[in-house]
Amino acid sequence: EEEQPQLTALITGATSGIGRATARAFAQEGIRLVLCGRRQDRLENLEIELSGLTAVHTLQFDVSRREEVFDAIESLPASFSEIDILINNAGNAHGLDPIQSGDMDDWDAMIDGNVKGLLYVSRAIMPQMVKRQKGHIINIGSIAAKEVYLNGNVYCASKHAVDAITQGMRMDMNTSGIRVGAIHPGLVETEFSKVRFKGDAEKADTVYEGFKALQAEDIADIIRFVVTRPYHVNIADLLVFPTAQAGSNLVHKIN
Ligand code: NDP
Ligand code: 8X3
Repeated sequence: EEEQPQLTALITGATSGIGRATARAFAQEGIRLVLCGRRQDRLENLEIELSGLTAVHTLQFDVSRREEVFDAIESLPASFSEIDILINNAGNAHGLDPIQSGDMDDWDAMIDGNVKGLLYVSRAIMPQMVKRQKGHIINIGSIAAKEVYLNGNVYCASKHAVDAITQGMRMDMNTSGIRVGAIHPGLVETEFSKVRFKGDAEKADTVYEGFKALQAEDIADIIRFVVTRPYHVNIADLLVFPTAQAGSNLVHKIN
């Protein structure tokens, strides 16, 4: 059998939830990893956990800080500087409030992180993909990219932007042979709601009560499938719900 060249993936938001599960799944595939996040201790622990399986490099930066993003990506050693797979996963919801009384710091955090952060990281990496006429970008959207729900206003707007940016990336890099797609999960049990509700674990837990939510590993499995398709196959847009969910506002709960 012909030996496949080793791929390198950069994952943002690798310190928790979907990103961390994806790092673990990729490590099992022997994909070389650049793991990113703000929490340095978690990056270190993950590097220790996975470096027996594959080569790992960590980058600590805030995606919403333009200079930090470019400094970090420019600091990559030569052996990690050609990124084949970019997983734009970093992001969070901040608050769940009516728009007329929304906290503008929450709005800034969502627009700066989920939208501008994704753009900055992509802007730092896309040129070398285009130059090599090869690369795969997966943006993590959400059902919130497709539907708006009560009090979801700005979070949903930020994810609708991710959907539009994904389509724009696919078009603009179409002649460069770059694969671009988005994965849009429904309810996944991660630290997402803990962040949304500012550390209120009890409130966060109620989001996933009464039904079987998706787990971070479920999404990681799908991402692993998407990146291991033959290069001419691009999974452009994928919506995944827990079976109990049929829409943003439609979850079948059993008490
Ligand atoms: P988690 O809160 O568990 O993970 C979020 C990750 O993003 C963390 O690793 C965090 O790392 C990183 N992150 C957040 N903000 C920044 C920032 N400004 N700079 C750098 N890293 C950042 O949530 P999920 O795993 O659920 O979320 C991952 C993605 O999936 C997000 O884009 C989210 O919107 C999306 N999603 C989640 C769903 C869900 O129900 N859970 C459903 C649909 C989509 P650190 O704090 O260390 O920086
Ligand atoms: C996260 C899922 O339903 O809270 O994007 O928007 S939801």
